[in-house]
Amino acid sequence: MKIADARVIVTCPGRNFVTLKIVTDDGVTGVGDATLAGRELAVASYLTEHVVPLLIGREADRIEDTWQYLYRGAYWRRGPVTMSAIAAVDTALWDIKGKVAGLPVYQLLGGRSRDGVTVYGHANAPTVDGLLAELARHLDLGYRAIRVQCGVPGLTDTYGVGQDKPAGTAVPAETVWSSERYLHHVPSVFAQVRSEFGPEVKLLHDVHHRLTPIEAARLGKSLEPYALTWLEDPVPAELQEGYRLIRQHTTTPIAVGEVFNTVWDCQQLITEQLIDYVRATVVHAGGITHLRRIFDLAHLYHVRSGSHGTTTMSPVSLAAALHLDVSIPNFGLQEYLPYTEATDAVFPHSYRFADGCLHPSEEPGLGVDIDEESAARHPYRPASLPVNRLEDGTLHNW
Ligand code: GCO
Ligand code: MG
Repeated sequence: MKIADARVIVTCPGRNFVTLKIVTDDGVTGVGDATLAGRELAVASYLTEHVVPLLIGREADRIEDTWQYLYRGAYWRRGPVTMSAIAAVDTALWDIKGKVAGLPVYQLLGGRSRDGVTVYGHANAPTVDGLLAELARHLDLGYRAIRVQCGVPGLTDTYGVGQDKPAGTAVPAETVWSSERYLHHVPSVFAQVRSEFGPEVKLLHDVHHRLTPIEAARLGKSLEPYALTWLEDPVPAELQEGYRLIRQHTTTPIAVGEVFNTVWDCQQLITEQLIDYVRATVVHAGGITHLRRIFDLAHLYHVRSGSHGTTTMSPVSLAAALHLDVSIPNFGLQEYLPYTEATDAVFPHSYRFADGCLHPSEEPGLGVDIDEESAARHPYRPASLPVNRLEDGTLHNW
């Protein structure tokens, strides 16, 4: 069974998504997500110009060999563009293997380790009152784990609060940040949330790379009474040893990894037990094949998975993540935000949400597809992620 065709489909049903569709000479199709928010066309071009020509004529069942061929064969290793492109090929080949075997992909990964995949949703609001209402709404919907983001007095736009806005502008929007104002406000938000909703609901919070290690240590310490499930991306993680300082000061669990592309981005974080959850994703970390390697290493060091799953990646990624989540021994949580109706129409899928969990498809393969006619009705629109400045104008981390 050889690869006969591979094409890249770019569509914008609210946000831009890049999808690779592989077709075998038997007519079996597989899909993989290659979406890198704000840099979508770089991956589309990497695939079209450099990868697709190499795929035609290759054996479709040689997933590992194809992974190694694209990774080693590029010579230039790692990086988000390369690894998202490899991820798309890898995911599509797992989809094909499942369809040929007549099994959902999680069965090929060893079968179920749990009944369902516990997901966390996002409660975001500019004010604490609005936030409490959002939390109540999520609890009514059945969520048992909720990420909490609230506006900060004195800042006009805080990360996460206007988060579910579609797409973005071609030139990045600019937001303003003050770590002092933020650090002063956040503990009081969690105090009110715990006093309103009690100890049971799992609470998470995303710092979005904005603090220094000692500031993050202070935040983690001040949040200890509210028993967070995790504090996410407290500082940028290029300097992995930076997390040691945070670790020395607080027992608040740490989650990191949505921008990681390979195991080498988190090898020290994992082996020195500096984190509790690794949040790498199928789409940005080399597909099912490589992400499973990261999770296996993590398992040896008591680190659990917590895959990134916002609507900046497509339902193809989410479908693939669920097959891994349900099968690995060290699953922690999966992020989940429902897509718009237009996105669901472009990507018909059969995973489903019930009682705070997502359930992977039982169909052969991943159980997700792309409706190419519907995709064609939503042409690409340039959209960048925002940038962020300190109050004196210094460029900071968004
Ligand atoms: C999260 C992330 C996202 C990112 C976005 C970037 O934890 O959900 O931080 O919100 O900001 O996916 O494209
Ligand atoms: Mg995040």
